[in-house]
Amino acid sequence: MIKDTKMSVADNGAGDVSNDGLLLVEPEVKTKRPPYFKVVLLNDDYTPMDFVVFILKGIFHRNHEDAINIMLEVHQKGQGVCGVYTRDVAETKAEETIIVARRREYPLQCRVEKE
Ligand code: TYC
Repeated sequence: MIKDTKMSVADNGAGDVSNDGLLLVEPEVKTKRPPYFKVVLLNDDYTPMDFVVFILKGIFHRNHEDAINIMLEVHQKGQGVCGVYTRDVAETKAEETIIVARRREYPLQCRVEKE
């Protein structure tokens, strides 16, 4: 951005003014982080625990310990976060979870929630 400026008495061109009265102003660069979305797994009474762990490892790339802890949190509290992603990735992982669960006829449910 280029702004036209008037020289003041003090700013009389003797010092750092070497631009004919034109002040170069850096444009403000605004970076915005993309919105993030949580994939939230819901508890039910029928989906086996080891299948939930299998999903958390296979789709959400959780290690064994984290997968067990997330599964137990869902089992005990009713829901838990599998991971946080950009919108498309979160929706794809949620859809994959449902497809794999239904193939085995488990009623597992998950939601995508904006952070
Ligand atoms: N409550 C299930 C059981 O007792 C286990 C389970 C955990 C199911 C997490 C779903 O998202 C879930 N077999």
